[in-house]
Amino acid sequence: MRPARPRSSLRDRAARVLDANWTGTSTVPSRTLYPHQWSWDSAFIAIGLRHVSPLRAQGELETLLAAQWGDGRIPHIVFNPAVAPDAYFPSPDFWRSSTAGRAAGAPASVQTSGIVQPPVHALAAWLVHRADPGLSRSRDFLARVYPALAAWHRYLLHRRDHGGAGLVSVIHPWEQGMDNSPCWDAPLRRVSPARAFRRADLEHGAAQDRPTDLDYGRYVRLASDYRDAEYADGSGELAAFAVEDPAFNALLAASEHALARIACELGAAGTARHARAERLTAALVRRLWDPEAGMFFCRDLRGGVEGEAGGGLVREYGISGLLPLILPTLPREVGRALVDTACGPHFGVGDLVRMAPSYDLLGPAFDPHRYWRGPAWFNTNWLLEHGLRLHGEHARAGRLRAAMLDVAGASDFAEYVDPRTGAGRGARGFGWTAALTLDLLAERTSR
Ligand code: 9WN
Repeated sequence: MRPARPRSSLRDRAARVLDANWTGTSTVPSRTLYPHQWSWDSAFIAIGLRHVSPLRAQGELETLLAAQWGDGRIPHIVFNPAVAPDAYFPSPDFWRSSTAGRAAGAPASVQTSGIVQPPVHALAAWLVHRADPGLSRSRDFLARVYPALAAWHRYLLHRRDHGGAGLVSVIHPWEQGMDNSPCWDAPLRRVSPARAFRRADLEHGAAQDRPTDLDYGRYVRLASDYRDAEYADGSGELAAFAVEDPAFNALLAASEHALARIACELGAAGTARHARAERLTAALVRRLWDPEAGMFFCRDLRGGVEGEAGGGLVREYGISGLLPLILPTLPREVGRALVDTACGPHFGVGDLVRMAPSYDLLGPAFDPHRYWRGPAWFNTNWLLEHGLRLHGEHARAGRLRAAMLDVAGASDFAEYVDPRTGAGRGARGFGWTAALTLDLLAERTSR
């Protein structure tokens, strides 16, 4: 009898997912559902990939930055020309970046979308550098990415502050990355859905796990209107969908801190950047914090009382509202209240769930299977784990980490999971699930 083959370690399995999703220049989130390069996916993927190949992790970010637009925006998708046009919707001929985006400086050599995703990139670049500083210095990695990252932050801070209060607004749910979160239901109700389009996602994903056709109609309408306006920002008129989101802005502040460290490493001063990150943190608390709820909420700039400036808070408990926990200068009482909310009945961390749900367990719209309306995702839980640690909650963070590793392996690196049972949903062999597994495994040495 032959001896049984040893079972591969979780690390080897996760590394194999990243190998299988590697195209030669970047990593796809999923070979089936998302066969191109996505912006915030690549940042999370680079954070994990650095433990396997710091060189590939640097390349991942460099490929994305090569598709940056002249105005500084980093597009949310960089299309792979070798993939069939109908493999993903909306495809390059929907976005028409090189023509409709010409005035905004879209590159001619590569096709991209025209919207953005959360700014995790400077944070990723700093962590990738730290994984192998010798290699990074020998390739001038930081010196080459720094100007692009600075231009990216400049674009967000100067062209996207539609509320005029020092926070960035997203103008499409895909920009925030938690596409069909119930937080968007009210602002999206004002958008009249497009009718003529053909979805590709249902060929690979179960309809009950994905956004509805009505959601898609609204996504398409918002994106095509923006394209038809040549992706211009700040025309003076507020976009149909304009929302200040806690996670997006917290990630920008965290990335601004990272950019400050990168500047210091390059011999420049980082003080102004740290100060900007602190201003962002203060604006988050001023604009989006609700002390009674112990939660950050989104601000719908077109919502609120008719005729009043500033919009209104959307009082839905989405996981986005917990993620400012990643900020080092969050006021102590805010951090403490957020930990209580994370571990209380709305999110049930450490008690009712294995991993934090994307949306309120008590919310009327909660659905444990449908995309961002309840399932747990690995990137948001990775950020929460980091935030808990930062606020001294090591035991809770440790338990969350153990659950994530367990669920990632058992679900074959699922895109998202049922928060209570950990059963996998959506794509398997998902890029950031595998990458962040690698990062959690390396935690003791990398943080
Ligand atoms: C639209 C790639 C992306 C993630 C998003 C996730 C999903 C796309 C889609 O997949 O969005 O960008 O087609 O549903 O919601 O967070 O970046 O993994």
